[in-house]
Amino acid sequence: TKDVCVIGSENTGDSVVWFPRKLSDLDTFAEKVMEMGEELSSDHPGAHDPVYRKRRADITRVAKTYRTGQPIPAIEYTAEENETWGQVYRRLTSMYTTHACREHQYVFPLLVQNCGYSDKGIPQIDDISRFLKDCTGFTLRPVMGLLSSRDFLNAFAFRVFYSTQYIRHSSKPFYTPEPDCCHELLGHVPLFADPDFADFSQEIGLASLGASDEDIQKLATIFWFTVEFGLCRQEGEIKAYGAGLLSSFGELEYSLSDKPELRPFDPAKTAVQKYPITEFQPVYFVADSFKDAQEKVRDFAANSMNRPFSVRYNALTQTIEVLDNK
Ligand code: NLE
Ligand code: FE2
Repeated sequence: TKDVCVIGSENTGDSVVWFPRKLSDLDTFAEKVMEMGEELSSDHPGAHDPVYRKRRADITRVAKTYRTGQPIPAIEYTAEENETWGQVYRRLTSMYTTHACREHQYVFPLLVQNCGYSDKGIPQIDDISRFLKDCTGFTLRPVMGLLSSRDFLNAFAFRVFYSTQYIRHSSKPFYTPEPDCCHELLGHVPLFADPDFADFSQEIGLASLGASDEDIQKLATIFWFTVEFGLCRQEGEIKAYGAGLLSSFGELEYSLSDKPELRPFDPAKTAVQKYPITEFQPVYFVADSFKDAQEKVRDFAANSMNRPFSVRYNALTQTIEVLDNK
């Protein structure tokens, strides 16, 4: 049988990596970014644009000082930023009816009604976070840039999603290799309002708590091929639900063409598939449903991961309970 342990490090021993047990523990990740928003690699389309770099630095400052429970400060976007957003928004929304999964299509008009989604300007993540909270308990937190896979995945155990607030460079609206507000707000947000998808993504987060580095790598790969680049079968047709597809009109088109290779989603196989991060994916995995994908990930976590305990989320206290595997 499984016993609920008292929360504290003495029960897990030295061999288990630290992981967040309560919501405010996520504050410790705020400044641990791998790539700072302000230091762009030399091949980034904004690297040689001083105005763009200054803007990124200003916007990421919000994320650096943000703490659990605070409202997320609004960003006053410039005309150029809103213009880039509008371009991406119009192009993508014209494709969603044919390319996006049904859940995304169902939620999108609700974001227009409740959160100010339109082609006129970038909506504010505080409004969106409140809306998601009412739908599925998901909330957003601002983030400076890329977190480690472990930190990023751990937050999903609490139904928390780290969201960037800056936008891609205006010279390349159709595709970017890094997350930006188009990616977060058009790609990710609609799915987090869906109960089954919310359950599915939390399942990956729970599996990541205290996992070995090797297992984190596998879970991050599963995340990549589902939440980021997943396809699904709905009424006999292939549709996109991955945020990296739903935020890139270049790759969205490509993913449903006959060019890429499609394979059925199977955590054990998906977890070890190699992938590029700066170009369109050569391989996609197709899920039958979010419920089915969730069950598969849960089985994978229970049977293929080597973790001496399991965990459960207490939504009332917003804490993680640790269950001994005895
Ligand atoms: N390629 C995506 C886009 O252009 O929106 C971003 C992917 C981030 C993982
Ligand atoms: Fe993403």
